[in-house]
Amino acid sequence: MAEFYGKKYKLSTSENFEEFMKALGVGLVTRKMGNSISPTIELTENNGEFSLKTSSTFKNSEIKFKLGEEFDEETIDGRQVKSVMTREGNKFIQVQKGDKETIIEREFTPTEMKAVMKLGDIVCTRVYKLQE
Ligand code: ACD
Repeated sequence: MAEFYGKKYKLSTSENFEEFMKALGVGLVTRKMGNSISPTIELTENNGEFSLKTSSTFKNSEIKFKLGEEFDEETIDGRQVKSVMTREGNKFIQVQKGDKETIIEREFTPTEMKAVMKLGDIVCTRVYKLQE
């Protein structure tokens, strides 16, 4: 079992999230909310079934997936997409296909999780620190 399963990581730094949300068409009020909160992320695994939970004072979300198998997802901003998650070592790579294609790479270490979210030319980097 990977040592980062079941650990909680809390948002510490965020770059370009405003631009990323704008490019997705997220409205002003939700963008302000998105910029002001520090969500917590937790990845768990059970017999090849993964769950990625994102919790915040604004919204909570959970996606459940198996590696390499497409699943339907409603994103936090309400888009309906087809997602596939693959894994390279401790990096989980999610491709979301819908009106817009986004790629979210989440790399876990024992002390932090770095999420790099890409939409066209826009790259947003969010670093989460292990919650003690
Ligand atoms: C995170 C949040 C990852 C969000 C990634 C894509 C969602 C796209 C746009 C966000 C829209 C609104 C932002 C509002 C809240 C963000 C956090 C909500 C937590 C459930 O990985 O940090």
